[in-house]
Amino acid sequence: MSRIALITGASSGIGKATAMALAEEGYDLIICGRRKDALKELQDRLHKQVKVHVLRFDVRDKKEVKEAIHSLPEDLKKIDILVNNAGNAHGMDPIHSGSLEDWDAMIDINIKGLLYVSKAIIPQMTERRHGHIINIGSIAGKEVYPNGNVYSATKHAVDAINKGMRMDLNDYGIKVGAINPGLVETGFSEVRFKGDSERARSVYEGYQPLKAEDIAEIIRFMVTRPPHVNIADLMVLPTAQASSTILKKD
Ligand code: 8X3
Repeated sequence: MSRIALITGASSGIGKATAMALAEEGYDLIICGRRKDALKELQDRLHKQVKVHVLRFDVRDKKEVKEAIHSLPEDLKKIDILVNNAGNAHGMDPIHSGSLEDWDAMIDINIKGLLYVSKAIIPQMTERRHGHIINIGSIAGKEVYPNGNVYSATKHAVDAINKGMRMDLNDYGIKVGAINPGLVETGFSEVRFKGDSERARSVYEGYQPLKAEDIAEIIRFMVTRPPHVNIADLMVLPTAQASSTILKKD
């Protein structure tokens, strides 16, 4: 029997690394994102290993999300694993000077987008009484740090949604769990600082940050546990990081 995993934000970073890890585990993949070229490139890389289907949509657009998921071919509709990975930080400013556009983007992508995708996929899981949802949170969902305000609020929401989903889907035997990374070197800071590569690079300087693959390996571990084991909530940090505000640099 084939097993199917859908990953949002799969064109780069943790999403892409997770797609590669799950392909190695033999999962057929539905890789989702906004950038068709990057997704196609990943598809070309993995299609000899497993079936790979590209779905282009913006998680912010609920109509687009619904139509994309409904457009899946019949043999890919029974999604076993949903990795809610799409998410970003936009800006890092004090609350009195933050931008409304940045706040909207984070709330729309990190909270509403995660809900739209989940809502489109969960019904076939409850119907089949089978499935596994992995929500990518953040250390920012457990702690707040200066200037992290709204980003942190969105990740606290992911933490709450993760717990709520686990309760509501408990009767159906569906696993729900979160992984909350600290500093992972991906395009995350480049997006947060709107293309200021120097500032983005400096976030990861002077210590060894996590790599996307480190998180993907843990997701691989989460999905390969036996049926009675659900990893409900994990925080994963670089060794150099003790909390949102304590980081040992060389
Ligand atoms: C990403 C980690 O520390 O920038 O969610 O909030 S952090």
